[in-house]
Amino acid sequence: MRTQSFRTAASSETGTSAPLSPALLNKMDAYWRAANYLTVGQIYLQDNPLLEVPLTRDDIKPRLLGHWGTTTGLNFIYVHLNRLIKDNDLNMIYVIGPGHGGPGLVAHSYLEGSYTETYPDIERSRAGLRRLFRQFSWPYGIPSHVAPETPGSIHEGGELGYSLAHAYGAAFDNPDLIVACIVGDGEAETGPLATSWHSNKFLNPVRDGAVLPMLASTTRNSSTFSTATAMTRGWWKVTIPPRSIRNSPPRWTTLWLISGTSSKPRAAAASLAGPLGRAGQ
Ligand SMILES: Cc1ncc(C[n+]2csc(CCOP(=O)(O)OP(=O)(O)O)c2C)c(N)n1
Repeated sequence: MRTQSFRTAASSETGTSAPLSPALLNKMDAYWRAANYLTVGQIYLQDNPLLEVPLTRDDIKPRLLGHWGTTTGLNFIYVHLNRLIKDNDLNMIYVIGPGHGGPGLVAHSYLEGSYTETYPDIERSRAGLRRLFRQFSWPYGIPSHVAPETPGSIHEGGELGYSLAHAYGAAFDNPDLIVACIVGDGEAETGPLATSWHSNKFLNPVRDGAVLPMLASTTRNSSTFSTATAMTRGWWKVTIPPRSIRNSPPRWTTLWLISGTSSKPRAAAASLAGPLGRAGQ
């Protein structure tokens, strides 16, 4: 059934055969940029939230947390999964593992209105925006990872390694659910996450939902941390099992989505539906 719904997507506006319309792409691009602004604002700004006056050092937080490098990708995938959910009426949740990616998810919650519904003092105004920015990674504020106080959250961040385990936990006995799970390439080096790749051996396609893991590789060029992560040095080396365990491999097929340098990632957007369509086959 799930395969069918993705194939339906392939024949609709989101699919590989028909490119997305410029109007829809423009709207998604605007939403993505708004989410990115709200994210970078949470990480860096303690004042001047709309940049209405020239930026000064006093506007910048003295201590910075939150990973700007990882959040643009998280926000990008969030926007495109929402497109697939709307087009195909999917029952899908989003679990994120990468480091300090929390401000991205808080940004979406604020944009959608659920953040203000839960926390009325973080209203959708200049004053509310200032409070949203200041509270992030601030004494008595909110943490830099997704936490219980993030509306809709089921996955407590902080300690790396559990995103895929939580994703499978959500999918088991939940046959109509698709769990899109972003695994950080740093997180992927932890023992719990490395072991979680094998959870698909317990997944029953009739009784359980589907898990769609995506490995977010932000360190291909060694620029975020001191060196490239183990995953960026060769993901395929762990997906092809040695002969001795070939009868019980994790059975993951790798599909690559590589973002370019363009400010409007249209090529990447167009290519996302293709891998999803193939993943269902
Ligand atoms: C078990 C554990 N070890 C170390 C850390 C400290 N830490 C926080 S973020 C991070 C890097 C995470 O890398 P990645 O998952 O690729 O996320 P990204 O850098 O893309 O945000 C580390 C090592 C932690 N939070 N938990």
